[in-house]
Amino acid sequence: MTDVVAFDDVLIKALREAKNVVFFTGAGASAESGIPTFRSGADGLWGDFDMEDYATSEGFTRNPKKVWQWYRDRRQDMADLQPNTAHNVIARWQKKASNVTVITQNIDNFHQDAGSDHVIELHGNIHQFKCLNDHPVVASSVNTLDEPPLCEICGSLVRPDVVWFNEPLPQEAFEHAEMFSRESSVFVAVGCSMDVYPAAFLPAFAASSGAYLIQINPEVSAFDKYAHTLRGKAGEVLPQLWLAVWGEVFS
Ligand code: BJW
Repeated sequence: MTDVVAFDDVLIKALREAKNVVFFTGAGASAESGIPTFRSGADGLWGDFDMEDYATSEGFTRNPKKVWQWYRDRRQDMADLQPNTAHNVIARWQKKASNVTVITQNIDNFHQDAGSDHVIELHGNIHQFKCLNDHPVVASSVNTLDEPPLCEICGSLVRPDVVWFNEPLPQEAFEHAEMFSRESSVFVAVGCSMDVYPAAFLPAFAASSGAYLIQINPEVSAFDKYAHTLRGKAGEVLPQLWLAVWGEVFS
């Protein structure tokens, strides 16, 4: 359980008066929904599953069925889960202040499910599909299959529309994310290890334009030395931050 967080006056003022705010989220933002993170201790996905096998195009080409089923199982697990308080606070923040952008590395769609309407997805979305030649594929026609079908246009394998290692991020999403980060006056990283690039460049873009950097994380991360750290779980810290900034209990 996260203790009651003592907020610095400067931080509260920065958030209250911010011209533009970015919430940048990672797997830790969905952890309290029950979705495993990648690198947190013994529970991280990359502790049990080799990222070379499950999150590279080479791994998929070696064993398409295994990778396809791993994503199908993760989708099925997510179907029983919901956005948590962290997603809800961020969605409400976007409605309260019109200058808020959500940039996420997560593929679970939970920001949108919580009501956020402007979400930049850097690493794709597990509910969407494409083929190896990037033709889009209608999700409802493939999402429950036991093995990857072939693309009706080019005959190549269908895969989840997520970003694996050594693949470029969606160009427009990254360009927008860079622009909003550079324009932000406060940049709040929620549940990010900051181990994965180019997403982890975003706080540096924000800092280069003078943004106030905040992170919410119960553990030490690569961002500790650059950001004002609020040590605790996102779903517990964010409602406290809401109260401190807006003077209302989040419910
Ligand atoms: C809580 C909490 C709670 C827990 N509350 N917090 C320098 C520049 C550019 C690239 C590179 C570079 N150096 C290396 C690279 C290459 C590589 C990379 O970054 N490797 C590193 C591992 C070293 N990057 C890439 O390959 C990227 N592509 C690329 O570079 O392309 C170049 C290119 C250009 C042109 C043509 C061709 C190529 C792609 C990266 C793709 C990442 N994909 C994944 C999988 C997505 C699909 C899936 O889910 O299966 O994305 S990997 C995984 O890591 C996932 C995540 O989005 C990403 C980031 O992880 P995240 O979200 O930070 O999670 P964790 O688990 O690491 O951390 C969770 C945090 O939450 C922890 O800190 C906890 O403490 C905290 N937490 N509970 C708040 N309750």
